Amino acid sequence: MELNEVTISRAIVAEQAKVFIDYLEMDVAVVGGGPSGLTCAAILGEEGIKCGVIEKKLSIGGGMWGGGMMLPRIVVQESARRLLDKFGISYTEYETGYYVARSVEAVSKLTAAAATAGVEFFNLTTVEDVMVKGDGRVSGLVINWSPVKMAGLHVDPLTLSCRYTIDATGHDAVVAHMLQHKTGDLTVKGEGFMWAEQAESGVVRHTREVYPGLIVTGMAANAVAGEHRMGPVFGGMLLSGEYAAHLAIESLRR
Ligand code: 48F
Repeated sequence: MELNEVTISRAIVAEQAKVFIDYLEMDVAVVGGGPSGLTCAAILGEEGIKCGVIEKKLSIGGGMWGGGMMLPRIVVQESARRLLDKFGISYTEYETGYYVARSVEAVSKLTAAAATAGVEFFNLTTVEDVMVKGDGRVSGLVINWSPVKMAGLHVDPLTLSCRYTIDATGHDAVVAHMLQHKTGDLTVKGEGFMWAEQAESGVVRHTREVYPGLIVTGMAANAVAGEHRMGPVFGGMLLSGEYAAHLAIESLRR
């Protein structure tokens, strides 16, 4: 068989166009493909929820790839070890209750779990605004290709609708900031100093629906709440992502 370049191009355009059109309406849009967003998406997918991850960068994984200061190892504490097991991420016990995993394996296994569960990934796509109509709920997202933003090109965006949005954009809490800016009804307090114990114990508590239709998870949850930061210990990110998924599932099934 001779390979035809046009067929290759047509296959890519046709398949992605089909998926893109289908996902212009989804149950849950997860904004940000870091550890909290990936965990959340994987669990939503496993529960049969139509979910897409929108990630502005080329690669999925957010701040997990780099481990601690580019040493590609992450630490996960006892409370989240079951999630390492669930996703098949290997680890060693460093001291009682402190588990060390390879950051590259962790990102890969979380991504694979989400993909296997049917989650679609829209990378190189930036969420630049949210949609809030008469009912006062976040009902959709305004998106554009990241290179358009990077080049500062004047190109109008497209929109997609979703029943729930998860802000998993990390320290910047991008979606929550948009609501703060445009409505004044939500305050993003901004994250505090490094204090791993406080930050890790707070992050699941701060994972909640902060605006109708918008759930915050991971560092975005801590940023909204004015909670501390934690550095390269990732248990809270996994637990927060899991809890955000449960919150969305509960609301969707109500
Ligand atoms: O920062 P990130 O990894 O968020 P997280 O899941 O995890 C935080 C940890 O990595 C670490 C930490 C914990 O130990 O403190 O920092 O809370 O991932 C956030 C993702 O969101 C993407 C961004 O590129 C990154 O991959 N993102 C940010 N803004 C946008 C976005 C946007 N406007 N549209 C789409 N994606």
